Amino acid sequence: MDQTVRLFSPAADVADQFDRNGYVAIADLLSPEEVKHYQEIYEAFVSGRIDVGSHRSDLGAHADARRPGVENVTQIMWPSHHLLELHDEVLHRRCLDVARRLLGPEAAFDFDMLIEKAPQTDTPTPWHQDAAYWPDLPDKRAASFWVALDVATRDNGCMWFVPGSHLKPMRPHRPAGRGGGALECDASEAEGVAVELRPGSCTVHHGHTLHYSRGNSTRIRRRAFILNYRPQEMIDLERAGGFDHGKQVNVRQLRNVQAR
Ligand SMILES: O=C(O)CCC(=O)C(=O)O
Repeated sequence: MDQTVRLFSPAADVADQFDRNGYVAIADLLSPEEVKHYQEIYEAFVSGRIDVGSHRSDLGAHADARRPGVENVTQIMWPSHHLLELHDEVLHRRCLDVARRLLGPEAAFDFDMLIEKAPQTDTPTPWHQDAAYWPDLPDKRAASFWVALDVATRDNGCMWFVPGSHLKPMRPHRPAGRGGGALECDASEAEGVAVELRPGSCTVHHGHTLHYSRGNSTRIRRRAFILNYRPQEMIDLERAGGFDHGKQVNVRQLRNVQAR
């Protein structure tokens, strides 16, 4: 918990750490009341009250099912497409503001997602670099906000990062297992740093930073709201090439999806 910097500490601290390490942790991006508000929204998605169709899948489908009827790792793409007012709410506004400080004024919203590790689902997210999922873009700047809505510890699946990995060549990636769309590459906890967070705090990582999370072996939930930003020109290039992070054409439709 002590690795976090305050959002309103000198902006240079946040940007320096992001540039140097490829990630930075920011304390208390959301207040406790705001966390509660986003937990309620999260519940509407996870319970199925907001129907997201094939935007929901199991990011842990490559591993054996851990709890009958429960996804190993619940992934819901594009919450802001299903609930448009999210764009005007505090989380999206604050993340855009920080993204512009980190990447420059041309940074814009690219996509968002929810990833939950339910209690005792015990499925790690494999080591990977986000850019392995994306088209190769000429401007590599990208920032991904991973906002904790529960306490995030090593044992329920906080994020681990390999400092400085965004400055090195990308590692080769492969499908993580027999089923699902997750990718993996070779890396280990010995190279990495775990960032435990309290609810409302977040990490921000670069699109080339190696990261991973352990499975949730605890009795508490691990909910993350994830928002991605990059220069508007690169978003336009992605979309012109027909790539929209699964918004219209959901390439992950074939994943093994189990409703909870
Ligand atoms: O939540 C997780 O376990 C993984 C999240 C992730 O890979 C990401 O936000 O890029």
